[in-house]
Amino acid sequence: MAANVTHDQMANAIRALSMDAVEKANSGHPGMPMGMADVATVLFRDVLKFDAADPAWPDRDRFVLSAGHGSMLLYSLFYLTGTGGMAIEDLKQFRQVGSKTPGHPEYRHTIGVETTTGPLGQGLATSIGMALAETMLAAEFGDLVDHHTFVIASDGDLEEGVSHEAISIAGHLRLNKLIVLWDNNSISIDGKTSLADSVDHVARFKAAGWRAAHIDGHDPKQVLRALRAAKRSDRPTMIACKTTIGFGLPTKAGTNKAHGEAPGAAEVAGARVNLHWPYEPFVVPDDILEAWRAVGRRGKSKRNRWRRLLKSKPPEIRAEFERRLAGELPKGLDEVIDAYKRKLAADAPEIATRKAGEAALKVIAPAAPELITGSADLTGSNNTKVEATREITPEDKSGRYIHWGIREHGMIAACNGLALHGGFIPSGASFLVFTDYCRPSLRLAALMGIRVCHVFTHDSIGLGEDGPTHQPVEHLASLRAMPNMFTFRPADSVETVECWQAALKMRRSPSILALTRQNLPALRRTHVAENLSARGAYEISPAAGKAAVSIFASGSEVSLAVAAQKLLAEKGVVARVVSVPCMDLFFEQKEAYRQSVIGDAPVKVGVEAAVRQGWDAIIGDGPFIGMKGFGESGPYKAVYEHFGITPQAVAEAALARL
Ligand SMILES: Cc1ncc(C[n+]2csc(CCOP(=O)(O)OP(=O)(O)O)c2C)c(N)n1
Ligand SMILES: [Mg+2]
Repeated sequence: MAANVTHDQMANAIRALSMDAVEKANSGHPGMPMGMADVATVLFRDVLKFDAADPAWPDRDRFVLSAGHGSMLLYSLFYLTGTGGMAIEDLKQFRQVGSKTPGHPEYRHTIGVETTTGPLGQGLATSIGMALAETMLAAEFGDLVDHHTFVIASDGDLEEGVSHEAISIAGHLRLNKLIVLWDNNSISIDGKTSLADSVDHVARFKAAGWRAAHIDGHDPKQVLRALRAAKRSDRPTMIACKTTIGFGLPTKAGTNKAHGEAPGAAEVAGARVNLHWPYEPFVVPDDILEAWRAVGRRGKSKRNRWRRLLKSKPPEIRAEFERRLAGELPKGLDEVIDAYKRKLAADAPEIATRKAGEAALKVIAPAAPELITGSADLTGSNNTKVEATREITPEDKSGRYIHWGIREHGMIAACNGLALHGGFIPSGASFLVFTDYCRPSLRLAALMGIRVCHVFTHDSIGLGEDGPTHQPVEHLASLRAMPNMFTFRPADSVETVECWQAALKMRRSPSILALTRQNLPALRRTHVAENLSARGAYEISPAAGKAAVSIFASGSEVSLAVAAQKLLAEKGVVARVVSVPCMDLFFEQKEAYRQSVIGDAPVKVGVEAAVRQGWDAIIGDGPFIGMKGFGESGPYKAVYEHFGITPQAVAEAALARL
């Protein structure tokens, strides 16, 4: 580092770039980067293990900017340290279409961004999964994995409900390599945080099992001391950094006016005076830039040492580590699944698809050690725990099953973190109706294009007695509406394992397996090597002749459709049945395949114990047998009768249209 460059100069480089970029874009959030510039400077300069030349180095420390609105902090640091080719021109393009510097940090879009942030609380909750991944991978691969996860979180991150779930999981699991720096500036958009919050957050973190303390976030010595202590802690650490939002702005500093708008020419000019930063916009003097670039090179020797360590490992360990980090599925998995499918076709078990899911996991989990399952306190209902997935405890992270507690949102966000960290394919589980409790994290997984394969059981009114609070109705439609989210609803044991296989193969998409509580008959009784479910829809019961009716159904309603086909046959009407285990995948198939599956029967009927939305793309204006309102408490067969979701109703609807 250039010896004559001071801490203030380095921190002010962040402040100046952040305010200049926001000013030029006439949009953005200068306050947070200007307030946290001192903390970030100490973290990056003195503590964070990273090498700007290789931002994806597996044993790097992870840095999560949970306060994603302060994205200019991250982009400034990338430019200053020379990470990912971030150029000064990119900073000048802040918030412009196609730029490397979008409004909030986006994973995959900008090199160095560890996770997409912006929806407050998500980065913090995701980081729990990253820290967990680190300790789990270390339990498996020893000294190859030894890094920390650092988070900058704002008041909003801590006020959001998901923070409660996240910090309680982290405290319980004693994720001591997780360090949260809270930008305790006491300001949010509406004004002082005291308008709406009087929580003692340090006490709250302590109550959740963290170490937590207050420091002055503008005193680099205090920041460094706190970070060093945190690295030695046997528990996760929260450092409450008292800062002034918009530090340097002459009139807006310390107020909500610094939060989220261009400061204006007078403020920017005044800040240049206050910060002793006389340089033109976007100009960082060579010596200061060089001091930062040296920070970017600081981790090179550590990275080289790590590479030598990896090389020194036995070839099979090294190969497995590299496979896991690359996200390649294990060799031989398809063969194992194929053999199992063959057996299922012969055995024809009549079980609920949640049980079929468990049976599939018994086959898949031993063959795919990267698969991590768990449940938000519904282990016995979701059936996602098998012998190969021993549970994780605060003392022992070598297991593969996570008891998340009743924390759906925290679970799904942490699953995102596990996937983002690398080395794992995480799977959370709960009831399908509670996808509403974690939708923001599901959405971020879809947006980021990461592989998480969740299991949501009790997928319809077919769950019966628990009634309408627990019976999903609009959930399938709403999940199908989410771009890049793949919702599977298998009809029997064979489809269930096929859906698992298809989900595991989608490296850039999250997926959901919606599984039943109630038993279903086996429909796929002839072995077919091809994964038919991976096509999204296929003819499961062909017509005996030229079809007058096509019946389309998913999951538990496929067997009902097959029963309706028989009723129609008794009336001399030829029908065929198409199973639609994944509408999202079906719509991605080639036109010719789609047309062949939809077919040209004059009547197309849809059956799904859920709302109609989405089905028109298959059945046009054909009749739909499903739900129009909320469910009803009762034995499931009676509930199906009550809502008229029966083979008779399907047959009658078809006959009425003929
Ligand atoms: C879930 C969610 N709700 C609302 C917002 C809009 N929003 C962005 S920042 C912010 C709060 C700003 O306060 P703070 O988190 O303290 O950030 P600071 O102003 O201190 O930078 C809000 C409400 C959001 N990004 N995410
Ligand atoms: Mg704030």
